[in-house]
Amino acid sequence: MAEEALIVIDVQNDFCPGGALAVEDGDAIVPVVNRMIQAAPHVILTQDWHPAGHSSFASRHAGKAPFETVEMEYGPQTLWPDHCVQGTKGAAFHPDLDWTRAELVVRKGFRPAIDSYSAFFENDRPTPTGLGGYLKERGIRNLTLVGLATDFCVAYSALDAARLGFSVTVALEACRAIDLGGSLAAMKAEMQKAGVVLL
Ligand code: VGL
Ligand code: ZN
Repeated sequence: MAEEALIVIDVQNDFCPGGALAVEDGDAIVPVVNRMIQAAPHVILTQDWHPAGHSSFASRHAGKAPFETVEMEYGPQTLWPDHCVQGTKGAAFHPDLDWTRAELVVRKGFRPAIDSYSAFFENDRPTPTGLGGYLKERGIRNLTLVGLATDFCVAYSALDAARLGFSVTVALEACRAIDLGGSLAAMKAEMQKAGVVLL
């Protein structure tokens, strides 16, 4: 039987209330995620991990504000407040996240010129994080995704995982969304179209 893993996406201080890119109610998922971690056969975490001055930060683009869009070499990119800077408290996991059982932490977004929502591929699309190969090599084929934010890092990860041939479930009670201009409804529809099970 194929192995299963729980993938916990970006449960970091900056995505929780009080953080630089706070997702409404983001910290409310922590107890739910902790219960799922205890029940999961394998646990993998992702951590948004940007160098200071990352190209996805609005502060790097003269005249641009957070949540506006710019054209990067690889296509349109939403700009964000400075967040999840490597080594800062904002980039650390939420203090109550029970990450002890995690077998792997995948860091992403560390290339200065490329953002990475997905746990599998950076926003330029060809650049892989290595997670797909890691899971395949370990015989893990069934994935449950939880975390922050539903309509960005969770959704992009789910879509890439489905495209790579994994069976993917997103447990929505353990996710919270940014919901930028209808992005939550749009990404839910895309996930469903791609065969992702939304629980
Ligand atoms: C995320 C925007 C920028 C996320 C990360 O974790 O959903 N969103 N960086
Ligand atoms: Zn980020």
